[in-house]
Amino acid sequence: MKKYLLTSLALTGLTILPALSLAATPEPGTFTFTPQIGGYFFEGNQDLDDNIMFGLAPGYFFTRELAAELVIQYIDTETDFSSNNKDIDGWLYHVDLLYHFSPDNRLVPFIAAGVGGISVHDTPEGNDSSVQVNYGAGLKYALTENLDLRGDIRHMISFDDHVSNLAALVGLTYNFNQSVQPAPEPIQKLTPVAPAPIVLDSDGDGILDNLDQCPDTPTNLMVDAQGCPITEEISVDLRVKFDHDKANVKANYDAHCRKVADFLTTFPNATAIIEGHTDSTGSEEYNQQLSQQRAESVRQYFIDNFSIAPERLQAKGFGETSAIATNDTEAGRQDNRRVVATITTMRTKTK
Ligand SMILES: [Ca+2]
Ligand SMILES: [Ca+2]
Repeated sequence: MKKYLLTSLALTGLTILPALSLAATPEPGTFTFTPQIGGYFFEGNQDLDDNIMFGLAPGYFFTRELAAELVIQYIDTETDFSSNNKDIDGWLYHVDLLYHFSPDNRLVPFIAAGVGGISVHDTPEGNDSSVQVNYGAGLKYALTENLDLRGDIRHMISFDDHVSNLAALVGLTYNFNQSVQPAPEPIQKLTPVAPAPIVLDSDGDGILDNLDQCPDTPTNLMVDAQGCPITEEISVDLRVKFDHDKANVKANYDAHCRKVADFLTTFPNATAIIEGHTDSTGSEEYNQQLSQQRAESVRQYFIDNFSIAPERLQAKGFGETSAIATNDTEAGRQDNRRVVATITTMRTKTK
């Protein structure tokens, strides 16, 4: 019936709407499903009424332009004899290729072609099947992101019967798996930050290299805030007294002298000025000589008995000029008859 054609074309005309931002074709790899309704129009010599047609068409998009559909359609028709009309069922099944133009537009025209068959049952001649090819064109209009309104017009050619029919359909195509991806967040370019330099404590003294003014400090030494060894002054006193007018070191000073010698041995950089003194008995000249002899005697004592290097010891006589006690008593004079030395060195403090 011509009214179906008109209805179909009218519905097809709905697709001629302004193209907006939505796209009517999905991304490649998308499956589609299209229910259709329309009209099927037979050639006059087939003695069949034009009638309504229903169809289902699952499809698949290979690219944004190229898609394939498997179409199954049903025609509910009847003979067009003036009397004794008879209901006739027709089935069409075909595989079509569709090519879409301007796929990014909301309104997309396409062309289609396919091959399949038509099977008409219960005709006056019995059942009739035929290979059928079709070609045509259509329009798609994106209603939503996933749903398109669609119109098709196809010329259907049945080879076995040498007849050509016309189909006009409208449908709704649902695009599966098509989702609008949100625009990716712009990647904020971060200003590269140089990694903080790793500061080492190369000598392990607890002071980082950037603060350590004394590299390679032995690990057993105490260090200051600058990473340098802490030194301290250390000294030992030599006190030897002499009998009147004598310059020999008496035996009872051996232990004391040994203690001083141990200091000199422990600190080989230590040196000493050994000072000799006398009381005021006798002339100054004599006492000067005697004081020098006492200093030399003590110096030699260390050289002979403790193997102290001679160059580390210097003997110097001061005569009677540096009394530390009164010369008016025997006790005072005894105190003044002396050799003294204060031996000082610097020692590095250990942990
Ligand atoms: Ca250090
Ligand atoms: Ca250091």
